[in-house]
Formats: sequence, C-alpha cells, structure tokens
Amino acid sequence: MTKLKNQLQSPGSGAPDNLSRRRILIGSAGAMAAVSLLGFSRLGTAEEPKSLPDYAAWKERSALIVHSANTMETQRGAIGSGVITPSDHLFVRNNLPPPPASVTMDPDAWEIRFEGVNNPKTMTVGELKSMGVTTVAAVLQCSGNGRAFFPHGASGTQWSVGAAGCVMWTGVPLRDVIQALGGAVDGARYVTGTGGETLPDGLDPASIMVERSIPTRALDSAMLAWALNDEPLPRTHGGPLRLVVPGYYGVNNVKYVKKIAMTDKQTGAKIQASGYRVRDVGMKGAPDQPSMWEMNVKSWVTAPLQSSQPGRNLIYGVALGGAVGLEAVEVSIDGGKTWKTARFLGPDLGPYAWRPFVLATDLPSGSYRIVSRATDVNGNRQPEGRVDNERGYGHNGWSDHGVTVAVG
Ligand SMILES: Nc1nc2c(c(=O)[nH]1)N[C@H]1C(S)=C(S)[C@@H](COP(=O)(O)O)O[C@H]1N2
Ligand SMILES: [Mo]
Repeated sequence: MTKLKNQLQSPGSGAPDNLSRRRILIGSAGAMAAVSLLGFSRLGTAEEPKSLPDYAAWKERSALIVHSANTMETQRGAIGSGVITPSDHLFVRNNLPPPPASVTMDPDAWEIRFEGVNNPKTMTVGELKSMGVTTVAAVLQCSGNGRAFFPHGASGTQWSVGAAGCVMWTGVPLRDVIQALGGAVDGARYVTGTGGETLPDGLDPASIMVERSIPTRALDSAMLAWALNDEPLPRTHGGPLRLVVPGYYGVNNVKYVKKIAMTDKQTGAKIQASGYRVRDVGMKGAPDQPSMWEMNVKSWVTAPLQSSQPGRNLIYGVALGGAVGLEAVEVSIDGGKTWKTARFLGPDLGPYAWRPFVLATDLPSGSYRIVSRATDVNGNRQPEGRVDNERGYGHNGWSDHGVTVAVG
C-alpha cells in the first residue's frame, strides 16, 4: 500500500513543470484498497517513465502524460487543431479498476436495467440499437481539469489542461428509452446512473461505487452511447455502453452503465453525496454544496508552448462553451492587457463540441505571456482568476491557463 502510494506520488513523466511535483493523493482509503486488492496497477518509478496500463495499451503513449494506471491526460501539445480528438489521444480516468476485457467481446449482449419508469425493464445493447440513434460531438472533461493550477495543492490528480477532449458519441437518446418504457414515474427529479465495475468485497459499496445523479433537465442531451468516434466503444472509455451527458462534467458520464433509474432523490453514493462538491478550501464535501454538473466556458492555448521563431506566428488553442455554444474567443500576447479576436478553425459541430481557434500575429524576439479568453452565447466570459475550492474543480480562469513563450 505504502509503495503504491509512493509511486502514485512520484512526478508523472512528461509532466509540464514543477506543478506535477505536488502531492498526488488518492481519493479515499476505499478506492486505495480497491486498487491494490485487484492488483490493478503496475506503475513505473520516478526514474522510469510510466507505461500505459493493459486496458489502455492501445493508446498513443507519446500523446499522453501518465499520472497513474487510472489517470492519463492528453499532452497540451498533442491536442492539435482538428475538432475531433483521436480516441488514442483521449484522456482516461477510472475511479476503480475497469471490468474485465470480456465485457466488450459481445457488446450487444450487455444488459442494462431501467427503473423509476412506469414499465421497468432490463434491456440489452442489441435491443437499444433498434430503438433509435443519434450522433453528437461533445467535450468530455474531468471536473478537476486545471487542478494543478490551484496554489493550495488541491488533492487529486494534478491535471493540467489535458483531462479533456472532443469526441463523437453514437447511441440512443435516453429520453426516447424512458418514453418507450412508459415514461418516468411521478416525482422523478434525477437520472441516476450506475457503473458496472465489480466492487471488491469487504468495503462499503456506497463508499466506492460509481453512481451519479443528474437533474432531469439533462435528458435534453443525455444518451446511451455504444460508439466513440465511429468505432465500438472501447472498454477504456466505458464500453460496451456508457451514459453520455453532453454539456456535463466527465464524472456524470457513467462508464459500463448497468442501471438507469429515474429517482426523486440523488444517490447516497459517496461520489455524489460528498464527492464532486464545490466548497471552500478546508471544508468537507456535503450534499448541500453545488455538484459538478454543467460545464463552464473555457479555453486554452495549445501552440506555441515554450519557444518560437521571430516573425509571423500562428497561435492555436481550443475553446468550449460548456453546456452552451461559443460566441467568441480572444487571444492576448501581453498577459491580458490587450486582446484580439481569434478565428475559429474547422466546422462548428454544435453547442457541446469545442472549437479550435487560431490567431496570426507578428512576434518580434522577446518573452510573451499568451492567454486566451472565451465567451459563450449567453455572454458568460472566462474570469481572469480562479475560484479557489477544496478539490480544485471547475477552473476556467484565463490567467493560470496561459503559456510563457520565448521568441528568438
Ligand atoms: N463507471 C465509471 N464511470 C466513470 C468513471 C469511473 O471511474 N467509473 N470515472 C468518471 C470520471 S471522474 C471521468 S472524468 C470520466 C472519464 O472518462 P474517460 O476515462 O472515458 O476519459 O468518466 C467518468 N465515468
Ligand atoms: Mo473526472
């Protein structure tokens, strides 16, 4: 246990800077025990670069920062200027070891139970595929993306900017399934999704299970997805079936989903009741604090990152509206004193997708603090600073997300 903890606390290979040297704490004693009980991780040491865990071995190692066997983020420089994040570049975050590889061998046979509807039923993925289909481009982003920038050393994975990607999800709209099952029971206010991991014995299930509740307004976008970027959903990202909630933070997108219940209350699972709650530094999580549901407007520069040549430069980045579309994104090369409107690059894939952007500008020799600032269609603009909070959630301040580039 101690050894695992030490390994997890070692700096991630390829981590951008000393931020990664901050302590990396495991979420809970329960999760720790689960990880070691199942012999989940074989992590590298501080000296040797960490390798990808088996269930994510198909990923492009050079595009990722491997924080641990259950947390890998996309390198800032690998985000690129295409709208869609290639699956092998997409970040990974597991609170528990994933289910065995056998789950995706016959994906259509995976079963999901529906409760809190007038006609409760267990259905297979094969049956869901005959009920309807939609394809949506959406940003998947961890609530703690940007956590590394909090000066109080928020516990959890020290994500920089790469715990986010924009991908295509294909599946059936959840609202259609609920309707086909006679509609939600009276009084239903939440959609509660349960992950299909096998829970280790000897631990209180509520303390480790991945079960999340989201308000029924999320049915405007929620879907049960079986494909990622036009391929069968890999186990790494929740295959054979995942609850995908475009516009909502990553944790609400329950992988290997085995149950959906329309409920009058939020689940009492720890990950909902006290986890993913925004509160002041030093406070414990509690159900009356805001839950990490809808995402906020955000952007960051992806190139250049450290150095560049004098003369004309193209500054690239990505911007997302969160739960709504984007209005504009501006770039500053003087740390936010003056701004220029950037140009969106590539097609607009809808309100839940991100938009790559570019600004052409002349950069004489010197040092530049390059920052970007997005505004959503409702007029919400990224703040300069951050909202300090205990676990380092929801950081969208433009200042911390900037880069310092040496030109010459
Ligand atoms: N069943 C299950 N679903 C889950 C998780 C998990 O550990 N188990 N992690 C959540 C969190 S915190 C995030 S950020 C996203 C990460 O999705 P990804 O691994 O496909 O990138 O999945 C969410 N859904
Ligand atoms: Mo997350």
